[in-house]
Amino acid sequence: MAVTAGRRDAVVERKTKETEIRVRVDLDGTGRSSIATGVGFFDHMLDQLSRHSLIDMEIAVKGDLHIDDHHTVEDTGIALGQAIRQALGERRGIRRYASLDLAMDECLTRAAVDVSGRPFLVFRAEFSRHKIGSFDTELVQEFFQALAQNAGLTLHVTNLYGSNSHHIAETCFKALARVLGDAIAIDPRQADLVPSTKGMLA
Ligand SMILES: [Mn+2]
Repeated sequence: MAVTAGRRDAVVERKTKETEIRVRVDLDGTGRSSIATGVGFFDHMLDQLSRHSLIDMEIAVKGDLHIDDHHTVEDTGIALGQAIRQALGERRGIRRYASLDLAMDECLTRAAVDVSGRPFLVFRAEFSRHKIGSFDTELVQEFFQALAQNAGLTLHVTNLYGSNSHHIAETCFKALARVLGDAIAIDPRQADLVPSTKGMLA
């Protein structure tokens, strides 16, 4: 069976005065990851993102954590998004759309994605606490914004209900993982086609 022309993987290296990042992704992986951002909770979330999307990820970050986690989280979203965009190439053969409701204990989060090339984020989740350990909960949205913008995803994430902030964050990442993994999967019936009546996805 013809699958795709070539491997869907990419490496991005990004260095600024605030962060130094190397990201490698393989879209046709098995969910293996090696993550070291220096931010424990964020590593835990990225590990979930890889595991449940089946995208292999190597992410190494040296960020200005003496200031706070903000630059590290946002810039990791930028670099990971750029790597996914690069690995997607023309977006040929992908299923393009996916959505699901993801449950975890008391918490339910809905995600829907269009791997369209057009960046747009709707993020509706309110956290009961400002911090999870030392991690600022507002950085969850910062990461999703950077990822959607740079990967070219129309992404909607809504926490429908839930009380525990760790669970709310984790369901956002796991729901993203599942919809992204499903939407970038190759549909063998259209493996040679770009899934748009325009004939291209930017
Ligand atoms: Mn957890």
